[in-house]
Amino acid sequence: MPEAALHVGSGKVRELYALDDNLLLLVASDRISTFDVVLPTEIPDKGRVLTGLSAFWFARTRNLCANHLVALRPDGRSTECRRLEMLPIECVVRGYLAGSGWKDYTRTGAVCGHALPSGLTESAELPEPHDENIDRARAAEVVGRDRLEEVERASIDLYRFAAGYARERGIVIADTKFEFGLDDEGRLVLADEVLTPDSSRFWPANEYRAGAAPPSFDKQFVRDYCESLGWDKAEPGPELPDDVAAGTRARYVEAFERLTAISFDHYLADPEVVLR
Ligand code: Q0Z
Repeated sequence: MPEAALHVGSGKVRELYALDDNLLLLVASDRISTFDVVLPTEIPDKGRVLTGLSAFWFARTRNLCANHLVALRPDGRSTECRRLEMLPIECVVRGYLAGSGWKDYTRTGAVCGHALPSGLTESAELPEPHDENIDRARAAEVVGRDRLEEVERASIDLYRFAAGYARERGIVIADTKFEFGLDDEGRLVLADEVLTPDSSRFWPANEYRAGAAPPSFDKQFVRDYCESLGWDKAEPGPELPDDVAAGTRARYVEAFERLTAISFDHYLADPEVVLR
C-alpha cells in the first residue's frame, strides 16, 4: 500500500489510490483471473508487465490521443495518472470475430448493431475494425453524439495503430477495450490500462487461422490446466502448479519483449525505459 494515499477503488486484479485532488495511483497486482474468477496463485511480475506495456503504448500513441499518464513509479507496477471525469462507456474495438462477437454473429449476422457480410468463420479478420458500444443509441444519450463520434474515431485509430505494430512483432490483437475521461478543459483523454493482454485478446500470429479459436497468448496454459481439472468455474478457483505459473509468467514477459523490443530485466532496473 503506497504511503499517504487514500484507497479509492479495487478491480479484480488492480487497486486505485488518490495521491491528491488531481493525481491517482493505479497499482497492478500479480493476480490473474480466468473464466472471471481470480485464482489463489499469483503470476510473478504480471502486474509489472501490464504496467510497462500500457505505459509503452501511452508513450507511442500520444500524438493520436492525449492520455492520463504522468509518471511510472520505480516499482514498475504503479502508474501516477491525472484524475479525470471518466466517461461511463466502454469502448471495445474488434478487428477479428472472436468471443461474444462470434457468438452474436452466428445467431444474428451482426455484432452490436454492425451488420457483417455472411459466411464469416470464427476468428475471421473483419473487413474493418468496429468500435462496439453496448448500444450506440444509449451511449450517445449518455455522452452526446459528437463526443461519441470523437471517442469512436480515437478508439479505431488507436486500435489500427497498435494492431499493425503488434502484427509486425508476431502478435495479433484481436480486440481491445479503451476507457476515456475528460480533463478540466473538456478534452478527451485516454485512461486506465491500454492494449495489454488483460484489456485485449492477444493471439500468437503464427498460430492464428480463421475457422478456429486461436490460443490466448498469455492465459492458454492456465485455461488448459483449469480445463484438465474439470473445475466448474465457480469460486474458489484452483491453485496453479509451479510449472503452469512459471510458463504463464514467461508468456507475459515474452509479450512485453516482443512488443517493446526492450528486455524485461532492463524494464525492472529502470521502468521509464518504456517511455523513451
Ligand atoms: C479508473 C479502476 C483500478 C478499480 C476510475 N485517470 C483516471 N481518472 C479517474 N478515474 C479513473 C482513472 Cl484511470 C478510474 N478506474 C478503473 C482501476 C481499480 C477501478 F485499478 N476507475
